[in-house]
Amino acid sequence: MPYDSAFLLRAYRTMKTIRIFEERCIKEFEAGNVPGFVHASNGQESVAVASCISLSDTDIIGSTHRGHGHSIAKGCDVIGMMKEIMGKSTGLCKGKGGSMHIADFDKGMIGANAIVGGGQPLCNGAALASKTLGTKDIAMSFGGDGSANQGTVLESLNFAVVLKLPHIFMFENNGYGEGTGANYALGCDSLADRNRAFGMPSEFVDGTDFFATYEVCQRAIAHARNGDGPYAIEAETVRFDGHFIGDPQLYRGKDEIKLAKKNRDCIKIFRDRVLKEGWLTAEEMDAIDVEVIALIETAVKEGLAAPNPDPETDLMADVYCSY
Ligand SMILES: Cc1ncc(C[n+]2csc(CCOP(=O)(O)OP(=O)(O)O)c2C)c(N)n1
Ligand SMILES: [Mg+2]
Repeated sequence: MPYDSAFLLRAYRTMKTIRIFEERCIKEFEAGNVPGFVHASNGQESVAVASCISLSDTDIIGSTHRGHGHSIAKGCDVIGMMKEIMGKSTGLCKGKGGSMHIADFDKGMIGANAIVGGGQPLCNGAALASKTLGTKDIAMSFGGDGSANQGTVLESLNFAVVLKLPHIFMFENNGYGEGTGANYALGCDSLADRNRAFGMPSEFVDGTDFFATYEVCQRAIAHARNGDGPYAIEAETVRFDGHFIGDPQLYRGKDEIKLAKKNRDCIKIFRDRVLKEGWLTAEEMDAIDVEVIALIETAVKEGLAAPNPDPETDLMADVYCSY
């Protein structure tokens, strides 16, 4: 078997944790327990997990406004994340970041980012630091199809090539930037081809296929770690929910989501493959489902019970950095 069972079980557990986490976030948001906006990443779990599963804590990722999955895949504590999303003082960022600003430097997660195209330049910085210090750590930025058209991103792609930075640009093409189709907004037939024109290796992959995405990421990680410079990946994926929770999604086809859930569910595709190959049993995965559901239940309970930040003591704390 080409993958050992510990690896497969970890991949399944992490994807399932993201799925259940996102589904509960949607419920808790609808119940009024989550302030601000939430952009759920369910449907896209395989890209996050295939990208992060072999990174170490000192490798850096930079995420997007749709960052819960990337954070979980990079090892952020899900209970701390749920508290953060609920704005609680014991959250991962003391309740000051919320859904769109989750960060955990100890896990190499330098931040979700509300600025579309904000993560790529930051990851260039992380990659430059690694190269300068000779640490061999790599940086991986996540960005959507929409971000690919931002000036900051185009500049970052060029800059990474010029300085030969260990930076993997992971573009999750979920077909939409808010309500605008990627096939309209991308002025080219292939994002992977366009990225290659910057002078770096660039690949397209079906992001709903965990294994294909993992293999592409392995090539990219080896290339970057070896000092050969940046790498770009376009992973085609599916967003199961709206751009944000509450999005009426009038721009989507009648049966589009139903069909995507039936045919392009990355967790279902993973399960079918490992069962067909005889790599894992249904019982092993079902047992993980039970554990994950219990973990997320605990996260919600603890999140609801956690204290809000105190305006007297917390409002002005951590606003400025002291040197
Ligand atoms: C610089 C900037 N421009 C516009 C926005 C508003 N905005 C938020 S998300 C988004 C769409 C991003 O699409 P994509 O990069 O494909 O990511 P997805 O939402 O599909 O994950 C836009 C335009 C923003 N947050 N930042
Ligand atoms: Mg998109």
